[in-house]
Amino acid sequence: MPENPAPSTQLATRFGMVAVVGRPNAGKSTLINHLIGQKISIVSEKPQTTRHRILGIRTSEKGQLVFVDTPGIHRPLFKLNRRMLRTAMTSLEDSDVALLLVDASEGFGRGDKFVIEAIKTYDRPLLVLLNKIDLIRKSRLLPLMSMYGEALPAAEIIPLSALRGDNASLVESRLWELAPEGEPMFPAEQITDRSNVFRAAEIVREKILNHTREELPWATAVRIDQDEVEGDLWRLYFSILVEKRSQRAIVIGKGGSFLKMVGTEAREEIEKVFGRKVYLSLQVEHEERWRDSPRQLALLELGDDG
Ligand SMILES: Nc1nc2c(ncn2[C@@H]2O[C@H](COP(=O)(O)OP(=O)(O)O)[C@@H](O)[C@H]2O)c(=O)[nH]1
Ligand SMILES: [Mg+2]
Repeated sequence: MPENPAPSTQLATRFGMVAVVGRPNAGKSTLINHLIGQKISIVSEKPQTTRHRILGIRTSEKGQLVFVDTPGIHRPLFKLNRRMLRTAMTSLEDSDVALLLVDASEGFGRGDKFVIEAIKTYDRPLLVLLNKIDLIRKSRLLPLMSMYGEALPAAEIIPLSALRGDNASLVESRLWELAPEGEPMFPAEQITDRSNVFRAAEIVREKILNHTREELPWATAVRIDQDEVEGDLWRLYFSILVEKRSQRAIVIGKGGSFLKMVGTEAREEIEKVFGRKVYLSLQVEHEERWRDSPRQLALLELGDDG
């Protein structure tokens, strides 16, 4: 037995930037919301729901993990989409660990090949998360596991249900092990880098996505025009951007019914998330090709930094 007292059991804290990447709709935002325990990033069944780089911050006695939610990796068609892809690739460069989310309930295709090629040169720890296992049988999961194992030999492969939380704590504990030693970057109580008004505008966009079909979701954005606090009341003035006159008509609805429904749902959720009374004003604005307009992209905080 050594004479000296046992070395301090105090472990050095860890700090890890975790890039969360994958095809649109793989479940990236769902996983981050689950790990943080709050809606940081909106979720819908529409691909390309996440447009910005959004941080989800998890602090525990072990240290701090910063999850970087990214727009999905896919071949870009619009200027908006090119920026979204660049956002995803930049967060990989800046990360200590990466999570590649794969929708295991979908057949393997060209889009998945594109993602594998994009992440092949990643030289830090990589976890491939085969997500949505609640939807599939083991017999379909096993071939997918060995395929990803062959394509990305350095990666660790973990089946997951981000929705139900199956294996989410396993993922988290692997991340604590893989994160380098370091000091936290954010205060312990901070859970995201996005402002409350940004999150409120995103909740409006989520409600629109939930109630529209086909091309409309891609053609829609929510712009923050004004927000102010007046006593107990949080006043929010947003504009919904659409590309065509016909889309404007859809978003307004018969006698304003669509806008009213979206507004009510969004206001109720914003009040719940932030615990304060909200007045929400929604305008609809139509601008041809806003997705290619640098001015609108800047107003939407979709500039070069994502
Ligand atoms: N059944 C099931 N659905 C999931 C799971 N994870 C995500 N989803 C759904 O998949 C859709 C896309 O999820 P989202 O997190 O927005 O994907 P993202 O585009 O990668 O951020 C949403 O409808 C989610 O509810 C899962 O583990 N199981
Ligand atoms: Mg997302």
